[in-house]
Amino acid sequence: MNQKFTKKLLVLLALLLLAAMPAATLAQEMTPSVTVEDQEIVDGTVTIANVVSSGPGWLVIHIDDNGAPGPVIGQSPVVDGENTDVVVEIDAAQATETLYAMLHVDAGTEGTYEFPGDDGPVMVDGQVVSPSFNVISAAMEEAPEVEGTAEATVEAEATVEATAEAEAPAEGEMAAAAVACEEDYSVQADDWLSKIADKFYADVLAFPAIVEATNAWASGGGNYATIENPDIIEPGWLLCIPSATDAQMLLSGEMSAMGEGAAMEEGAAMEGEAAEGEAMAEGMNFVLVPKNLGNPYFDTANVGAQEAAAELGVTVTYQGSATADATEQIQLLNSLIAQEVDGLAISANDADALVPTGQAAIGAGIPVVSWDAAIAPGGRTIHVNQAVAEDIGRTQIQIVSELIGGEGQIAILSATSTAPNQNEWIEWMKDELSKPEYANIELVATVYGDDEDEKSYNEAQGLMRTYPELKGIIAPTTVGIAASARAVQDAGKVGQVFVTGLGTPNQMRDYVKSGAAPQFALWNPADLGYLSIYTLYALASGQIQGNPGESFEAGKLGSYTINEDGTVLLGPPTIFNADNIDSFDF
Ligand code: RAM
Repeated sequence: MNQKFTKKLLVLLALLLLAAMPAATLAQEMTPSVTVEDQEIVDGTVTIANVVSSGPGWLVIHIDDNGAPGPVIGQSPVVDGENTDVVVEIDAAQATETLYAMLHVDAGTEGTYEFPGDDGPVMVDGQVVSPSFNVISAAMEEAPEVEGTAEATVEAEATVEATAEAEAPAEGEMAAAAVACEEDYSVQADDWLSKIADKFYADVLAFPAIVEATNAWASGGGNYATIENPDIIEPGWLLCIPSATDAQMLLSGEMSAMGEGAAMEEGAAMEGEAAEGEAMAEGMNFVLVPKNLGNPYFDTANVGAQEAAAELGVTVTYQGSATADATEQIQLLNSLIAQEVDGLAISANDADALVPTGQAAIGAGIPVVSWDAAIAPGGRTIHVNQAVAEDIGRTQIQIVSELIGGEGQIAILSATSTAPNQNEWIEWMKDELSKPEYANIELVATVYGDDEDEKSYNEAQGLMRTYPELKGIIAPTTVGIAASARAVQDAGKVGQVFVTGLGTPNQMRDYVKSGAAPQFALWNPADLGYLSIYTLYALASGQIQGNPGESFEAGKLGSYTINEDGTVLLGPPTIFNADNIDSFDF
């Protein structure tokens, strides 16, 4: 055999080997994806054009719940690699016009769909793989027509497009708008609907009235804009602003913006747009989950959450584990997912351990925000951050340095060793401490009181025993700081050991006055709870999807925008000392 021939043979062999390689091996390197087209439901099935799965998985069909995946109505197994034309049997009677085709793993018993459980949704770049598509079922097409109107059929389909079509005047006649426009308003560059509602009605939640009135006039042939998505309005659009009384009546359903005949058929489609998200979010049952129960900080957050709930017309229940423990918290969350609650706001006991649970909730159509202590991205859609972590960490060192005269031993008494918020703050404390101006301050220990009063008290005593020269304790936890200050006082070391950190004014008042903890910081936990519920509501009602740059209104706190890192920031903390502590009551 000459050399040339041998080479050719080798290349041929290599090609043959490649061709013989199982598709799965190649597919494993492909990014999981789902491709699906709009279609008719045929014999109770939908067909998903292409599914790429990494390992065995499930293609799961969710109905639409307020612009997000809701309950599951069918699933079909998919194999590792590429799957084409995956037929999924669904409960067609439950189908909404928009469905979601979501890719899940098959991680438990292979071939058995275990969700909630092992078979959670597949995440790519922190997002579930879940394209939406529109379907038309025979039932939808055959829905009884409302007398002689073009709108009726469309309404039965209840689609996003339905609004535009439903509002088209019936043949040969104009649908008359029944509501008067007290004012015409031209949309400005940085406007959004709730801001306009706030301007005219001092009520950010009144914007659906503007949408309804404007769309009614647009369909009547007026010069007004047609608002298909209340999140999207363009500068220059003309809006109809009804009087405050009319707006109230529109919101309460006592009046329809359309003239009588058209109004009946149009109603559902109207709500199907702007008002639908809000209306559906009303009456929802959210759960505010603290790290643990029995902590005044979280109790105060719940006070704010309840205030937001009352304003928004939703229910917020406050449920937590007895201890600040991730495993206990996950158990609780699994049970809340099984109960199909409408939204979760979680202060996490562990950033990473909670990710699969957060994903399971999101996969089940339950919006998730974390607050106070973040779940890592992927396990929540938004994190509501109390203050900039870097500022919190650096401020703690600055305060302790001032209290101990810039030199001596200090220790940190934290919450749990897995607490995401405290750990991040501690990193910044260490960074600040590495600056030359703190060269004479020595961090001798970091201990954990687990956000339990007794354990924190014992740890503080232990620090003072082990380090008799100790001059400062930083406790970046409301439980730890109060317990440390008490321990310093009980040990008769006021003036010798200074405590600072993060505490609630009511728990710290006496220690500020006694000198055990002359200065500390905190934000208002009630505001944090309030903002968390407004954020969850904006997500659950479809006002926002959780993307950076999106804005929403949070009642008395005003407008918030989602930052690049998927967080919403409450604002700077307050520093408390003898001069101001009596002005605060929480
Ligand atoms: C405790 C909790 C909470 C933290 C505050 C400062 O109450 O650990 O997560 O934010 O302290």
